[in-house]
Amino acid sequence: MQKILIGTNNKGKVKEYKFFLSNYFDVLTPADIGVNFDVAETGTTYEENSLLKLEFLRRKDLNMAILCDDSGLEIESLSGEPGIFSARYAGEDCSDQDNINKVLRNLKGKKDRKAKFVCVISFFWEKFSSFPRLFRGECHGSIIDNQSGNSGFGYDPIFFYENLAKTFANLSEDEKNKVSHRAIAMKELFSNLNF
Ligand code: ITT
Repeated sequence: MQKILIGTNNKGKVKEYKFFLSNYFDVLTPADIGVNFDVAETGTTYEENSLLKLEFLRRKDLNMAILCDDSGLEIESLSGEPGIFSARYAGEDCSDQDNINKVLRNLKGKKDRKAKFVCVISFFWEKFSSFPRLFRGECHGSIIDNQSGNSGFGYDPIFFYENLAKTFANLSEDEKNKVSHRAIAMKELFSNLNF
């Protein structure tokens, strides 16, 4: 089977990419191949940060497909915060729960709860294209005060997805991976790969 390296240290992302890709690729993480994946996310967009991660791994000449993901939550009444800073919204070594608490604190008293998740995948595979490709997915929902559910990761317990009337953390793996920002970006990638 062809190998694909998923450039991330986020276990939640790894689980989702294994779901999407395991039928087609042997899915590896930097830890699996002894690579210390430590990239300064100095870009100002998801696209830039996703490519910074990809270029870090491309420089290692690994001779396999590489996929990186930069993603985040954008809340309308917080002017798009936390956005590209989603992972460390509440500080450098913060937990998912710290980030959720900060969002809910900042939203106190605000009526407009509209939000969206954004995912930008960068992908490089010599067999597919001689240059990196980008694929973006967005998923709309709203932020609820009473967090609910244990599935997924990150902000999933407070992201309410109206179409299924559940938070992302109350969706099954199958359900989230059909509708999420990541699923939409993956569909774009798959249709370009002719999978
Ligand atoms: P890598 O850079 O190693 O991939 P990271 O977690 O730092 O890991 P990002 O910089 O892309 O990745 O930050 C994405 C953050 O956005 C992530 O840590 C979550 O807090 C949030 N996020 C992204 N996708 C999410 C999802 O599907 N569900 C919940 N939260 C999500």
